[in-house]
Amino acid sequence: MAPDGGAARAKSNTEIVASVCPHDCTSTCALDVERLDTHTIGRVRGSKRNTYTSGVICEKVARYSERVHHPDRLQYPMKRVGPKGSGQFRRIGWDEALDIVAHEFTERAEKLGSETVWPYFYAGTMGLVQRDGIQRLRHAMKYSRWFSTICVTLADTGWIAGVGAKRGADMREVDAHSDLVVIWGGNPVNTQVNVMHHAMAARKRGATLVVVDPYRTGTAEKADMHLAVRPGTDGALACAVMHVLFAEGFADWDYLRQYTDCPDALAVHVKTRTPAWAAAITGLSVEQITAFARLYGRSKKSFIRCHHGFSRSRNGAANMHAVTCLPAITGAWKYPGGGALYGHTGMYPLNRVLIEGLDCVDHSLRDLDQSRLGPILTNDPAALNGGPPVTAMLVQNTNPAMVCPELNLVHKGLAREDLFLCVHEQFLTETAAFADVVLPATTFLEHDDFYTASGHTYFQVTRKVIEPYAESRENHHVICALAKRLGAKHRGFEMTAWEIMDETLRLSGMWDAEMNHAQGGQDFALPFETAHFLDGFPTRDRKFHFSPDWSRFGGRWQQMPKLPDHFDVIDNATEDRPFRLVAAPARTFLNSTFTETPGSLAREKRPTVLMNPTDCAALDVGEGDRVVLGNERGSVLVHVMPQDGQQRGVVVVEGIWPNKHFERKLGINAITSADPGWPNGGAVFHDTAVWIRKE
Ligand SMILES: Nc1nc2c(c(=O)[nH]1)N[C@H]1C(S)=C(S)[C@@H](COP(=O)(O)OP(=O)(O)OC[C@H]3O[C@@H](n4cnc5c(=O)[nH]c(N)nc54)[C@H](O)[C@@H]3O)O[C@H]1N2
Ligand SMILES: Nc1nc2c(c(=O)[nH]1)N[C@H]1C(S)=C(S)[C@@H](COP(=O)(O)OP(=O)(O)OC[C@H]3O[C@@H](n4cnc5c(=O)[nH]c(N)nc54)[C@H](O)[C@@H]3O)O[C@H]1N2
Ligand code: SF4
Ligand SMILES: [Mo]
Repeated sequence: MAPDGGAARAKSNTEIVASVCPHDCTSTCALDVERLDTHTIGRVRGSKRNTYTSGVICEKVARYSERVHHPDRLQYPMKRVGPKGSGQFRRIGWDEALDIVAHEFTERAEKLGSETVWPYFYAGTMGLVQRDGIQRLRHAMKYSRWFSTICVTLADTGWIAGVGAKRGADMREVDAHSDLVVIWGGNPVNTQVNVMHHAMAARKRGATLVVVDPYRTGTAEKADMHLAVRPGTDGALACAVMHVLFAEGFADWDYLRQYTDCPDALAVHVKTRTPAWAAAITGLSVEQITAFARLYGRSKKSFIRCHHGFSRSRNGAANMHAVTCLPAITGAWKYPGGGALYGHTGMYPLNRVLIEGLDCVDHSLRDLDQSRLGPILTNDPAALNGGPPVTAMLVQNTNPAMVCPELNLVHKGLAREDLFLCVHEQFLTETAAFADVVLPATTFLEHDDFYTASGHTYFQVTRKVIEPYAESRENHHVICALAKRLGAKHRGFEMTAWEIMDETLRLSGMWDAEMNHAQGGQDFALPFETAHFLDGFPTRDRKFHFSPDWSRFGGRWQQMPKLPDHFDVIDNATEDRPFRLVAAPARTFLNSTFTETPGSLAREKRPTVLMNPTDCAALDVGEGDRVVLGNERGSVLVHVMPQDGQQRGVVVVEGIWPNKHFERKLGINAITSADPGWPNGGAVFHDTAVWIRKE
């Protein structure tokens, strides 16, 4: 949490200006930014105007001046002069840069068809205009379509399978009402500090806090009960809890009959999913599982905060679904402070047509899986999905040379001489270093945008706080300028970002941009009955589904378990690769972002593997020793830190460190897999079997 002291010395003309954190974090905090002059910010603080984030922000954004005024910010467009990836560039003008990109895209599309161009983006900013405008260009130009899989696919699938839509109970209820809070498969102390703020408020009032996580995170340290499961086994734990709930009379049969699809079949099914059965799979003891199940059964006002972390396994959607079954058995949804939340993004009435150009999508075009960039760029025919090779890309808002799995393939692909790459960035990231043309981007403080949230229910509009740095330009500008040169037609290319926002809001029946901004955001919280699904779940039959219709998600849906279970498709440990690796988020990095700020680098120190002390002894390694983690995809060298609280055979490396910080110059994603999760895609960052050797 942000310390309040140490603010930059205020100048006489300092103003406090409202903004919103744009980063890829479910908190979407309301901010108060000190503006020292039209080009300079001072301290960033949390604003009280948002009653969820309520003045609390994380330490990395509190010192945002380190990032926005970083000496390494890109200042002007550049053209490559050295070999691919060398990072050698010369300065060029904006017109020349955009002309080169348009020329290369046009020429390649003429030769190989428009699908050879693949705009590639993610959520470096979550602002909808600056993030998703690239989709409008894609659709207008018939470039290859985008199958977004790196983050929410598995978690969304698992949640929606049972509940029906991506929304849930309001976390603000937790403070005053919950008597049990379960933080399942996430580490909010690192990744969304506001969840902790609410959970700890409940705990202070006497509520119990349980954390389900393979290692002793900062979050687990705060818990009354920490269940250190083996990665990828949450489905088994959830089933054993269900077993106890039914066996010991904690099931609310009136609720089950009214609100769920097949409670009798489920009760029969979990009879054999005993705590002993789950103990063998999860590595927990029968006593731990039973104690947790009874605690959950006794506490009617139990709130499960489901996170993304535990969904990043091949069986992640099945595990998420299994966890969502719990409040439907006890009827916890009936109470304030009861139920569950994974995310609220499905509740906004926003019409996205203008932003994303959804009125000109051609569904006959192939789509390409974001997480399979390595196989795609190395011309794996299956990954190319029946289309031509990818020979031209525009990258905005993401740094795949660090964050994508199977980095050996990603780097091999990015180094291809026949690939034309344009990267629009704030920094010369490791992806930008591979580019033929680099364009400098503004930060959220330098452009207008608007934001949904996932952890809360506000919709927030922001205006730029300071002028764009040097020659940097916003994403919307680049998209429109390219559209003009490419001949792309859509009215969105003729409008300013503010005009797009305003029209979109009016079309959606929401407050207009001016009003939203003046009010500090519009809260779309649903009434209690609806938020808790007491007027029905948003499914076909208005019931929660213990037995989901997985076919609606496509892919390998036939292989999904009919009822919640341990779905054993994970990268299990073997004799050759006896350890299971979790590649978890670091506290003061945010994915690849903040890895350039001195404060974060100082805190995170160096790439480190957390290992059970008995495993360390068996390998004869101790704190600071160098070990190599490897598998069939590659290897990485890291330093050892023995840590209690995780099972033998489970190892954790926090942070997506830049590759350059590893002795072998390739980071943790060299060993993570680009295999798609079940049923239909989703990255599996925490589902990796590895061997470990002492160096
Ligand atoms: N090992 C491992 N790998 C992972 C994960 C993990 O847990 N472990 N998590 C995965 C997940 S969940 C995700 S979401 C991905 C995310 O990985 P990335 O997509 O790389 O995420 P970010 O760091 O949010 O943003 C990337 C870039 O966006 C740029 N950016 C920010 N704002 C703007 C803007 O306005 N314009 C432009 N042009 N650029 C901008 C930033 O400078 C930054 O370099 O990583 C995935 N990779
Ligand atoms: N500081 C910081 N904040 C971030 C990010 C970051 O990199 N750093 N990333 C941002 C992004 S893009 C996202 S999507 C969100 C994600 O944020 P959340 O949805 O809150 O999820 P995470 O905190 O990533 O979950 C990570 C935790 O999941 C645990 N985990 C992994 N596998 C399993 C499993 O099989 N079972 C269980 N029970 N637990 C498991 C890991 O050990 C780790 O502690 O955070 C965002 N915020
Ligand atoms: S990164 Fe997350 S917790 Fe930090 S300020 Fe941004 S939204 Fe809030
Ligand atoms: Mo993410």
